[in-house]
Amino acid sequence: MPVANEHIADIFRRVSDLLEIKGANFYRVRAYRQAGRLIAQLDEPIVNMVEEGEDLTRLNGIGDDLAGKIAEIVQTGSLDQLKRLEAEVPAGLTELLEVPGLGAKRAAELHKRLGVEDLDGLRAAAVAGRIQDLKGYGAKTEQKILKGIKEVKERDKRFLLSKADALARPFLLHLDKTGKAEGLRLAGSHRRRKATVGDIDIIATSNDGAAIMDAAVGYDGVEEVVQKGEKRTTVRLKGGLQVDIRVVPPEAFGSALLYFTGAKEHNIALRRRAIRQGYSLNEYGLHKDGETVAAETEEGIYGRLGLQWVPPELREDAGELEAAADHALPELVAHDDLRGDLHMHTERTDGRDSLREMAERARELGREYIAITDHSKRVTMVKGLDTDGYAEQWEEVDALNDELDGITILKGAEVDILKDGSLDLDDKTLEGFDVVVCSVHYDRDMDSDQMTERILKAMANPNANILGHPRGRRLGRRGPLRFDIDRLAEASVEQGWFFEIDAQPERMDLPDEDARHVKSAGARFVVSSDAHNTGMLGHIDNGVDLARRAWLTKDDILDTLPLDKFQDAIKRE
Ligand code: DGT
Ligand code: CA
Ligand code: CA
Ligand code: ZN
Repeated sequence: MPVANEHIADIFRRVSDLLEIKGANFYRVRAYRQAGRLIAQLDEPIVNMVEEGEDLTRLNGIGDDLAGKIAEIVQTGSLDQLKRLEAEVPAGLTELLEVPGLGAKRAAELHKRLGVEDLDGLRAAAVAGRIQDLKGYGAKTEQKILKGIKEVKERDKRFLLSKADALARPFLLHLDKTGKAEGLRLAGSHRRRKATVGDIDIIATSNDGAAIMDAAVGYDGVEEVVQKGEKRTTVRLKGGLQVDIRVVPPEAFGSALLYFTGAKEHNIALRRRAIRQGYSLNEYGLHKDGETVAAETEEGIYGRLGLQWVPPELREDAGELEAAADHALPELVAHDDLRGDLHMHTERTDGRDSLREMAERARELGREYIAITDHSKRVTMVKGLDTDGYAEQWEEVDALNDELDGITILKGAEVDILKDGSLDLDDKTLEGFDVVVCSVHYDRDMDSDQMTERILKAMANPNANILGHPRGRRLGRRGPLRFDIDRLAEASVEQGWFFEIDAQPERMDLPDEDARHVKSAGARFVVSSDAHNTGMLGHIDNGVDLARRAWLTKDDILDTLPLDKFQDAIKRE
């Protein structure tokens, strides 16, 4: 079997973790970590590149040494260095690195002094109160560690929406091919388009449940059948994602879809409303006096209760039923409302593809304009650009704009917000851009007041247009930056800058709850892909999903405007 990029990336990540626990040099640890990240992001198989004799050292951060190791993995499927490290360091110790507040140093220390070998061992030690007795730890630290372990265990169970999409779609097609399902839909948090999902819920309508379930358990991608019945079956797919399949009779499709779309809190509030009006509601329908009065469609059920149909993204019991009763639900932004994409990277920094390739693919996806926003120089590891670097790129932009029809390329940058709140490029350079996205990448560990001041200072620069991935979170890996979001929202309205909704699956940032909150203060947004290759440009749709979950309409989002109006609107006074 050819070695997948993800496998190579995993090996490098493990090497970096183990080296770190061993106390190896910081730069060495980081080199492996970055190589892992880079390889995971490539969508061309490395195997092909090696076979075609391509020079791997042309990839950022890959030197001769790492290129040799990649070749070794491609040829043998494993890496000798990793085997040696695993013989020296217990493999489970790397799990400890996930726990907030536990770095490699402490992981090594807990191993040496308490014999801890993995996360479960760490929990046992904490529960037994053995950690608080160690010098330099204390009861408070022990509690923090316990809380951290719980978080790690929770988040390990959730999947990024895009990953769940990629696994669920072919499975759904497989079920469809039986020809036995009349209706077939994804429900649950997936249908509500949450950034992460715990499991996948599929509703099928059929009079032949057995055939559907036989097909389900016979699917290639199934690793384990958790339970099988004619009405409900649960399987676990390879890769760990669990899928619940429920078969209901066609006349109950709407009520089943409604019930299993949730969220649970929405269901409960809806049922309470039904009861107040003298009905009962369950997955089989809306009933009154022993009769089923609505079941086939969701619209029918909501309608009977005097409610507008509620878009799944809003079903969280967060005011949507009250609005639906007043017929005042917002007209949510739609995927094809987006005309622009204002954040993406090319091969000049940490992207993979050329400006031309990015522009042509964006055009195919229906974008009318894009901003190219390669990193500024502070991001040294990806060779961020300086004034001259951008000047070269601008020439390329001008030439392409002359040549290409149907898409306009705007000159942009993703400029680092430095520790003291200044921007990583001088004002004269900044003035030359059409769009400046400002982001925090380094020195994240600040308290809320400091971070608020830092961002406010950066965004006060009249050349700044967009606050990029404002919370800086990485789902399942890194929590949000702390700041006073009300002060940022207020400044954005006053000064005319915008919050980004970064649609990278592991970012999804601003988070939906923050976006809804700042909207109420009058803040406005752009939705961007932050793509690092052409394959990632389509992720922008996830950003629209997020915007919908935040109750945003077309008017809230700047890149729904035609180019000329967009250019007027993004200018600051
Ligand atoms: P997840 O999978 O954790 O991302 O979140 P959901 O919302 O997909 O939750 P899941 O898979 O446990 O259940 C799917 C839907 O089924 C849920 O959104 C609402 C419905 N449901 C599940 N349990 C209950 C319940 O105890 N009461 C009510 N009313 N509905 C429930
Ligand atoms: Ca679910
Ligand atoms: Ca479920
Ligand atoms: Zn960034």
